[in-house]
Amino acid sequence: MMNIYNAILQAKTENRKLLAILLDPDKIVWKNLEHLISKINQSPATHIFIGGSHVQNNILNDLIIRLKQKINLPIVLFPGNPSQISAKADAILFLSLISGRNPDYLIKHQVDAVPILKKTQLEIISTGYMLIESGSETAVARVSNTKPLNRNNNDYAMHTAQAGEMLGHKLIYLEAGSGAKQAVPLEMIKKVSENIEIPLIVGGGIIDLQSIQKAYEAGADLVVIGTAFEKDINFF
Ligand code: 1GP
Repeated sequence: MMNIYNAILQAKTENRKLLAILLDPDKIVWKNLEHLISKINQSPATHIFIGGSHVQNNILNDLIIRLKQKINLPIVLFPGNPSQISAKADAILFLSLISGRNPDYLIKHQVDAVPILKKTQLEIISTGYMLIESGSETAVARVSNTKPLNRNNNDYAMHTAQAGEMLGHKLIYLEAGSGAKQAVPLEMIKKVSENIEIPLIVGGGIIDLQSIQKAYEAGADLVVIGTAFEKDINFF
């Protein structure tokens, strides 16, 4: 398999838009897994992201092993903390919550993750993760004990993303939060994407195909769909 980050860069160069289905191992109904896998294979997904709030390692490994038997898409960890690392995946979004001011989520968890990561062959993709206000408090804000960025301050979001890029992050992820009432504003996606060179991921609260399209048109390179597919397996 080609290096996953290089493939994302190449897609951006060719203006080929990418789509990740986010699976939360805690919410998987195991007896329906074969059906879920067949729906993923029929969908336009280009990546599988795996993450959740309280994932246990053994469940994570089992899920990835099962998925890999039938799905030929890159499996990328999207972890909430260092316990959510599985060597069975292909890559990990190595997140730093650059919208927040909590050092634990800027650097502590990353340091704690290193001894685990060093024992794996995971491709590590440094990602500047930005939580954006979305109508009500999200799990990310609660768990990380950080405030999201003002959804109307596009300049501040742009500067945050640019700082992330200058610090060497390889991706920026604009996150409204899983199940968010309001997705990241299109104007913010536009402002950020036009002012960074690295690929832009957008997710949280995107619940229909039209909104995916609009996020792409605003400049998202990769859109993440979690809740909508979880609720309706026929979403795509
Ligand atoms: C959450 O961005 C992802 O981290 C996806 O959000 O569950 O709202 O699709 P949804």
